[in-house]
Amino acid sequence: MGKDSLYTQLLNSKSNGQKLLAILLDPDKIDISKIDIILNKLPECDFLFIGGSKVENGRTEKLVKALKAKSTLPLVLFPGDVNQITGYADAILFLSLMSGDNPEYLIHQHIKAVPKLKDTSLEVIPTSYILIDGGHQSAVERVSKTKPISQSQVGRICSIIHAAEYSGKKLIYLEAGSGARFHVNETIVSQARKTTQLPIIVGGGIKTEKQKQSIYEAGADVIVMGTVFE
Ligand code: 1GP
Repeated sequence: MGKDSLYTQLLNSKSNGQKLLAILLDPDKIDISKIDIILNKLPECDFLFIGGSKVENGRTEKLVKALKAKSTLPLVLFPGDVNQITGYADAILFLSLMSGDNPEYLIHQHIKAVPKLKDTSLEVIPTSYILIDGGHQSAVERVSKTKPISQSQVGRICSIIHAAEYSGKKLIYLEAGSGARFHVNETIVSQARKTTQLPIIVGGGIKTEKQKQSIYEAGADVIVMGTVFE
């Protein structure tokens, strides 16, 4: 029997109430020659997310190949742009930046990705990516030239989630931006949870076990942590 797809694993974990942790590795910040040490130091987690807002061409593939050789964890691309696509990973979050109004990150990068994706067996997971204010200008805001949504606009965030679901997205990613001063708050996460049955990922500025637990309790299925392990 074949292995379940990553998305099926996400759905199964969600229905079993099992909370998941993804660690984000930014190819520009990782010294590939130290990959063994890095992997040994990482806490137990369920996936590795690989990506950054801007990454030097070719670095993502080098990192993914090095990780594949040393780790059995599922490798999920979390790309800032089309240059970060490599068929050596297992899956890709096909991100639409739905909080913003820049067509480049709503559809144009996606069209540019097609020739690359056609030659891979990557599992493509349509993901609604929602940038929420984390207290300072994030790399996503700078690169995408879109504004984050204020944490007080809970109704708007829930409308985007509804629109994402109507549009066929399979995953919701609530993002405060890497290194955020404050993470997406629990009120937003719990309202998001009431809005949709889709799996919800929350990332950006989550640093402590206590924060992690309260975000899980509010309804997140997956938490992403990066900066705290750098
Ligand atoms: C950023 O959500 C991720 O895209 C993780 O954020 O680096 O702040 O943990 P941190």
